[in-house]
Amino acid sequence: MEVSLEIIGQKLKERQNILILTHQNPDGDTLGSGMALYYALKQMGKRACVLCSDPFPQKFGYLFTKYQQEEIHPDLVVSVDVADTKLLGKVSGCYADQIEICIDHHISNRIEAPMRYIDAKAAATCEIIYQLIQVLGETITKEIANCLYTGIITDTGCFKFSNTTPRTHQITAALMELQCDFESINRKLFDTKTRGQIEVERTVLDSMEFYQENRIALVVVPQKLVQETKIDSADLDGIASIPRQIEGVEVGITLKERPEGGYKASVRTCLYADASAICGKLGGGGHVRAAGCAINRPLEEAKQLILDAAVQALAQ
Ligand SMILES: [Mn+2]
Repeated sequence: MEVSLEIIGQKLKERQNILILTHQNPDGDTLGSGMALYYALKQMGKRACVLCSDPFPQKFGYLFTKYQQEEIHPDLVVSVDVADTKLLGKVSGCYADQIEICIDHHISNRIEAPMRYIDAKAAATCEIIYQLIQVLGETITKEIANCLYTGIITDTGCFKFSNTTPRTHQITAALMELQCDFESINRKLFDTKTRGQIEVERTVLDSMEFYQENRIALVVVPQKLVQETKIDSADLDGIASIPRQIEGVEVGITLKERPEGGYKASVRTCLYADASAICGKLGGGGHVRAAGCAINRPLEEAKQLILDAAVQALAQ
């Protein structure tokens, strides 16, 4: 059921051991949301834990400087930035049936929880968490500000994507007032690449394919390349934005081979095609400009399936 942030705040105050679930292949928004909520709950004297099925990526290490991993027996389970229980992955997935509070900004959210707060106008779940912490009456410390800034800056692509609103900037301004480390975070997340990232980009660029009179660009990231370069899976996210940098390309598709087989498709669109509709056809979802889906097929079939969906979206 859809509820207000006041009701969610009340529930958080009532319970003592709170488990926060983030999505697999964690990004800045799910981790920023989870950690910001964690720090606020610790201030309230709660026991809390942030769970992710994948290891926390190194580049987001600064979010966890004051995190203390503790075993808890949760009496409340909250999911943040998770659009579907399928996206929880193996570890967090064990708690899928126990989610009482679901906080998210994906319009495609499919989680059935007794308390849902879905704001598709929020550029990042971190925008919602910012409001929630205010409802809780908790201080937004520098640590919390850094977490919230991280989610906002990654989900808006440095305020470049169409999801950016005046509210996004108002919240960010407030975080800057609170001395968030915006300069070093920006440098770490956007102006620094590992050697492995550059190696992957070099190979991937060589294999780029074009379709539909160059309106669709597609790249494939084989698992072998990921292993050879020892690249962190979070560092692969940047690859998805490369195809749509090309003039005239409306749909950029990245097919990442998964260790367990099959492919993870990341779709980015420029001006008019709906990325979430493309991925929705294959059981995935996301946002208008950025979406994803899993395709459990060999490469040529996976390619054909996602290309067919993209061609349909271009025709609309
Ligand atoms: Mn998000």
